[in-house]
Amino acid sequence: MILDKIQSRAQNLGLAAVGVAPAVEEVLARFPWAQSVICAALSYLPPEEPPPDARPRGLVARFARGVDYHLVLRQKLQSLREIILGIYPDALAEVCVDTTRIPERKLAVLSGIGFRGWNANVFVGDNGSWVVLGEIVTDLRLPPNPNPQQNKCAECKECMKRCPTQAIKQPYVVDRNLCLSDVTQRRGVIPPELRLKLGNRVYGCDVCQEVCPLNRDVAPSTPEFARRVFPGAHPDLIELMLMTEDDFQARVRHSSIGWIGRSTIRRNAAVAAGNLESEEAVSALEQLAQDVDPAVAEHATWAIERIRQRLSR
Ligand code: B12
Ligand code: SF4
Ligand code: SF4
Repeated sequence: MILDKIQSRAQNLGLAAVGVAPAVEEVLARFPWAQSVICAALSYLPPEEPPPDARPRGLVARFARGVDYHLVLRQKLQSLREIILGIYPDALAEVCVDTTRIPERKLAVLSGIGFRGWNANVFVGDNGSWVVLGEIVTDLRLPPNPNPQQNKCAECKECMKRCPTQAIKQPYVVDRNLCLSDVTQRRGVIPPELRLKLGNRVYGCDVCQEVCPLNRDVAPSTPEFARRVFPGAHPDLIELMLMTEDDFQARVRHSSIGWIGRSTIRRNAAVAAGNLESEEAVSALEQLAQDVDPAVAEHATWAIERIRQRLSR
């Protein structure tokens, strides 16, 4: 049967799980011909690595430390798609990873591959929530999973208590405006109270996953994410700030963070250097304070002020 073939190829490809969800309303809005959604999860947890030296360094969330997960997962899903088209050459089958407007977490839960934790993330077997999600939307009528998994949070609430901005207002609901992951990704001016909460984060935030007891003892399992790709786990903030457009273009190929653009990365690096109160970073910050991008210049000026205040203490 086609699902057995897909399951066995998925295992060979190193996918953590595969299941079938019905084509819900949001999927039909985008793909009116859809009947079923094949949902897949891929573990992205990279091996832990400490900062290599004492230079001022940023912190990158685990999903963005290595090669762009969109590329890796898309390729694996394309390979599953080939199985479908090999058996049903006329079938419609569209691969989606992250950027299509379909509710990937909801679909993953409906497909039975995992359950949603109170930190809003989907947990998949031994991989905890360190998985990314992707789908094949198809017009084939496949039997959907009849047994959704139960949530295992019990009375824990650790993620809600430890979120630096209290963004998890109630189980499963994240206030996007307060979420530091979003703060590092959106353009423009960061409100000063959120700048302070960012610490040295330059892309994404992992706190609500790091503190989760269900994520303890998870081991890295996808070899593609063991290889270091820009920006890595702890990028040098001075290098990030002084990166020219050419440097940027040369580095961001295959990286997850390129899409936020050079200005946003340099803005985040400036805030991180300010929060680290790094005297070593002042000269780079002074250059940024003259930047043509007003947001970059303003955050650099803020960071310099913060460092000067510390020096005068
Ligand atoms: C926008 C977005 C964000 C925003 C907003 C996140 C949010 N919580 O809403 C920001 C930038 C903050 C963000 C952060 C992160 N994100 Co994000 N994000 C997305 C994106 C593109 C859309 C999500 C969305 O529409 N959110 C809006 C809310 C209202 O929808 P929702 O949370 O999905 O769920 C609602 C409904 O779907 C419904 N629902 C949910 N589950 C179920 C189940 C059933 C059975 C039913 C009936 C209904 C239902 O109720 C919910 C509340 O209304 C998805 C990809 C995608 N296309 O889905 C990735 C995605 C959710 N993100 C992902 C990741 C990895 C992250 C981060 C961990 C990255 C990081 N380390 O910084 C953080 C985690 C923050 C957190 N605790 O949620 C992964 C999640 C993987 C996983 N294991 O769950 C996804 C799926 C991308 C991917 N392809 O892997 N993200
Ligand atoms: S990603 Fe960070 S800021 Fe966002 S909800 Fe989780 S802990 Fe809070
Ligand atoms: S930290 Fe606790 S409440 Fe939050 S997702 Fe993990 S188990 Fe659930």
